[in-house]
Amino acid sequence: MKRALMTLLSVLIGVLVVGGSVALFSAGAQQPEPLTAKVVGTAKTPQGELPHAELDLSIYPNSSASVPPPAVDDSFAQSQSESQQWPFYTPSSNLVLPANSLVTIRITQYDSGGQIYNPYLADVVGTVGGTANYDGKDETGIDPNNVAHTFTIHQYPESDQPYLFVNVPVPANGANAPTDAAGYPKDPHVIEFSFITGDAGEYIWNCEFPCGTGYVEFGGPMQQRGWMSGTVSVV
Ligand SMILES: [Cu+2]
Repeated sequence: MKRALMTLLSVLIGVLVVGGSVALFSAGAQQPEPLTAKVVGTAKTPQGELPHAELDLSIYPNSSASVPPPAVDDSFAQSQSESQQWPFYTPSSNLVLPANSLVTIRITQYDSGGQIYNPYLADVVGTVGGTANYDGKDETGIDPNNVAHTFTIHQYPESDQPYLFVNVPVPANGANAPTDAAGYPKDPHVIEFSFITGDAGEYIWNCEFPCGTGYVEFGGPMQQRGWMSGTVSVV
């Protein structure tokens, strides 16, 4: 009898844990509006002439009256973001890119940073030419001691869709950089890079520089969809 009770109890606890995780996960899965790369023409690439699409993103160290936080339907995350000064990508983390195209992403970067745990992620990987353009200069990577964030596209482990991996590290602004009235650097870094998409597929992207709160800075904006991670739909 006691044994049956213990079994029942452990099953009940299991149901609660799984049910709770699913509820938490769904609550955290609220997505911002999709941001679709704009086709601007065609471009000559190593894979021939392809449609060329562009997308603009910015990274802010915190929200303010002039720069709202990510528009996800999660008031708890929103209030945490306000009080704890979460950094974020904007205007959306939910990206839509055309298939079999050259995609150019431009990131305007206003945040500070520091040393990245894994120096591999301070290298540019998966772009055309293996470089990214940093404030007008092509580079194959940046100083691992001066990283603000990364923009890293990869796929689900079980995926059988076309391979896509892109890693672009984003350098930090100096702590003494002159700032505007809202507190953002007046002369942010501008990073531009291009890569070629294959056939349609669903991918994810995230920042690989732990810029969050909590355990080894992997909490807060690093775990909440919409701030430092999102989806990449190749359509
Ligand atoms: Cu980050």
